[in-house]
Amino acid sequence: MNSTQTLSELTFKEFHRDGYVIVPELLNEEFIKLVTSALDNIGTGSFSMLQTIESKTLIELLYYKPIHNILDNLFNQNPYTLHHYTSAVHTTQTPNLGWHHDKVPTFSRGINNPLMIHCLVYPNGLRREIGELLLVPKSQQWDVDRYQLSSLPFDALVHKSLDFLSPGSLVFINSSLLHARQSLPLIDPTSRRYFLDISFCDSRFKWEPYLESKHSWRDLFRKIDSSSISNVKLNSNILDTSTFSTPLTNKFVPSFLENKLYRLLSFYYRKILKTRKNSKLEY
Ligand SMILES: O=C(O)CCC(=O)C(=O)O
Repeated sequence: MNSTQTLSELTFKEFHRDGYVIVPELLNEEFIKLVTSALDNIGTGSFSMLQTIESKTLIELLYYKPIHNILDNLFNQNPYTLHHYTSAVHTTQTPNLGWHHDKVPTFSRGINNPLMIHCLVYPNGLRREIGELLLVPKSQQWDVDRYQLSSLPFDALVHKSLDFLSPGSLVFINSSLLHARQSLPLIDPTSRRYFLDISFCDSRFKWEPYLESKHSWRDLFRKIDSSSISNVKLNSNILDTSTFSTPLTNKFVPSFLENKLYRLLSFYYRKILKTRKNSKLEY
């Protein structure tokens, strides 16, 4: 067994045990510069998926091979597809963001907890200011709704605080993992906290698509697909629309109606069928 195999096995075990894994310095120096300058070109604050994918460099990040090498491993070589992609440049102390998880409903019956992964990308790292990331190890197995615990104080849950990360670091989290952002004072007024949030789901299952945008998820996927960089097609098919297709929804239904149908389906699967997500997993 060579050292690469050992590293990927460790990463896999850690991720499936704790619900997250930190990979320092995954982006190289040259790419960090391109990504931060692409974000600077958008402005400051939080950027929608449409704003994010308008940048060629940020689409390149979506297809960045070292990220997909890790995802292939974490998804255990199963196929996965993009769910959504947003970004931000924080220039002042961020507000707190309470405990939550980001897993969207699955429209697959009898399947225990299919995997969705969020890649939290910190191009210039974290430097003990503006905001830190809090994670509750192993909470990916808790049976809680996304914002059910959001009013709990940060201290109420035993957690890991990530206030320092080297540039180019990523935190891969199981999207069911409870996490939060704790506000930290701005120390150097010229500091910037760059952040990108890319999520993927196991495309062997049916999922609720990205509905938190005023743009249709189908149009957003089309836009990425038509950009020149995606011709490189480094990864198999991260734009697999069939992952989100159901008998009720299709491209001929107007998007406002389609989104309502998805919400109805989600209600049915989450509240009526109550697919459970707290099964024990051992590796
Ligand atoms: O800003 C961060 O570090 C994390 C934000 C977060 O919790 C999220 O996007 O779900």
